[in-house]
Amino acid sequence: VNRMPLIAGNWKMNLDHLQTVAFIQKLHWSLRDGGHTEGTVDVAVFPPFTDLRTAQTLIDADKIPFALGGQDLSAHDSGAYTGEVSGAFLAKLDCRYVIIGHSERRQYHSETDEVVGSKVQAALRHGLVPVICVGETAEDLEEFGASAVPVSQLNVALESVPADAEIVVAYEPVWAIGSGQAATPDQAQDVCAKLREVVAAKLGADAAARTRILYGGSVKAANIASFMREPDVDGALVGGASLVVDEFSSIIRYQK
Ligand code: G2H
Repeated sequence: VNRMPLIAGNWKMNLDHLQTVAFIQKLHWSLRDGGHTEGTVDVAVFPPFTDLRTAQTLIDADKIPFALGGQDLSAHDSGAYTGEVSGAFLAKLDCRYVIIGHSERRQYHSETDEVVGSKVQAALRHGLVPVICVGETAEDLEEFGASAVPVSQLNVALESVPADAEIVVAYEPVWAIGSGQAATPDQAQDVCAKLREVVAAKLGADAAARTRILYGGSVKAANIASFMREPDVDGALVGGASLVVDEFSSIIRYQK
């Protein structure tokens, strides 16, 4: 099966709506000038919620081939949930994806595997593709090895997900996030292969063959190709390096 690679930029709490417009424009030009061939890789950016409207307007007006996504969503569709953002609103802003269960949400906002599972359901209700993040902490790694925690997190997240749903899985070892210390391609491949087995067990072989599994954690231009060479790594969720135009542009133009 040929899975279209996905390079996703998680901007976290960086870039306001004006900076977002400038960034998207510069990235688009950089790819064009760099000889990037459209249609060889899916590109998605995940700006803060407050930037989505201006990003959508620009992408639409200039026919820029980037997909948009939210960094989180509410498990609820509407109602008295002060400060929350509904998947319905993201869908109306032409978001295609939404990140769910990023380790920073799990860590700073006490998101449990069950909360992540209910957010996955919310995303699917609104036609969004959930980018389900899983990964082990340094302590987990020491105690259980690399794959046990991400495998169990994904098992819970995929509870009640229909076999034909489009999902993306992102394996992000917590110790590799923002640390400059990426996993080795071997480690990433090993865990991504085990996550694909979880998708197969939960959603069936077709879904496993079709589902894109990303690696995330200190991805940069200098290491992207080594991850993309691995058979079960279908792309990257990029944080820090997605905030630098030339760097992110080089990542998107990686050579296998
Ligand atoms: C992991 C990743 C993006 P960074 O959080 O999701 O961030 O590339 O900065 O490690």
